[in-house]
Amino acid sequence: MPRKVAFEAKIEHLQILDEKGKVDKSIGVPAGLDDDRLLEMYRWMLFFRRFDEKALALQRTGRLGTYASLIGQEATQIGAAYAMEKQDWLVPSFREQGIMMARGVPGSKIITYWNGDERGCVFPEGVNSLPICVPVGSQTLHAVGMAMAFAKRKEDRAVLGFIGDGGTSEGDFHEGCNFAGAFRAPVVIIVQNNQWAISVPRHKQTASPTLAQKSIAYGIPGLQFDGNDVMAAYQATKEALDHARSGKGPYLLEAVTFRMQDHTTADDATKYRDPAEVEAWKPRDPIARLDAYLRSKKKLTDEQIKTWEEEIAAEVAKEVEDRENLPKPDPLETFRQAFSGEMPQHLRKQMQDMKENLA
Ligand SMILES: Cc1ncc(C[n+]2csc(CCOP(=O)(O)OP(=O)(O)O)c2C)c(N)n1
Ligand SMILES: [Mg+2]
Repeated sequence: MPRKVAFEAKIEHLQILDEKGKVDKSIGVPAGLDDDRLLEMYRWMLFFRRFDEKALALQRTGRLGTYASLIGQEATQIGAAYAMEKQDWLVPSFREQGIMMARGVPGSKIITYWNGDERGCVFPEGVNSLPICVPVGSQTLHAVGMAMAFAKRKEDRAVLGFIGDGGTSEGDFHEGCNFAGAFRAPVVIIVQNNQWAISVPRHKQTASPTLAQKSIAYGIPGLQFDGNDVMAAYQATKEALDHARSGKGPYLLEAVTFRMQDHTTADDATKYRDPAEVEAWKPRDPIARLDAYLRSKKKLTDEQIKTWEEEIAAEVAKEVEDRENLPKPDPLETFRQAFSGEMPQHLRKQMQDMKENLA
């Protein structure tokens, strides 16, 4: 029976820097990423990785509550950080400490947060980032709601929100995308598809061949990119944010990447994940890839890296020190953080009980 086509769509994939560190000549290095910027981005990625390694070590020695490592996912975070404008807002989930720090959140705040201390959610004035947010999928609602408010106030800003592959199965994600499309909110959502949601693999999460195509149902442009390619991450996010800021509405991006570590320090991935999969992703490492590119252009030397390693070790140590030098938190702060207005009756009672206990 002949039928007319009601709708047709396709999803593109963007890769610029391949696994060997070679630039796709038909695309070229994105305008806005000269060698000096790429060197800066390299240094940041190295910083993220060393920061994470330190945090994992702190956790193992009882100096940190828990931690969600970003190792393997550095490229999307720094590419997206460089694509943002100062006035834009960041809505992170719980694995975006890299982009948060690149946007001005002190590393000491990240460590403070993961120690269960609310003071890790209070950032210096002018740092446009929400705090770490764990409820899976909720970040979409926050990002879209903020973007709708900015649009209503006619502020020249876009919002960049992050969720994971697992997050796309949550109702919050779909409600957020629907509102974003219907109200043309100036928002970009990056789905960090790191192939796993704790022990649930990507193929069990959804029957959709890509996560970027979720955009189609909501009338939003969508693009998939190589999340371990810093140039693709920058280019895709820049185009999407420019689109959002120019009044054209939202964008959904899927970063194809891999979680190299356990889900968090409370997890043991060897229980459910074939180590061969981890091995297969090692040659796609985002830092090694930019390393190969910069060395081929004679812009990066062992000496430079050695200097950076020394500087970064000192910088990371300083963040830990800043955290550990904080005065002990007041346990009653737990109650004071949640409500801006009047505290509900049952919490007032609990607070009173705690006061008596402390006394
Ligand atoms: C609403 C909700 N359900 C369950 C959890 C427990 N949980 C924390 S992270 C996570 C998996 C998230 O996977 P994904 O969205 O792929 O992000 P990733 O951890 O891989 O970065 C789950 C189920 C939660 N934090 N929030
Ligand atoms: Mg995931």
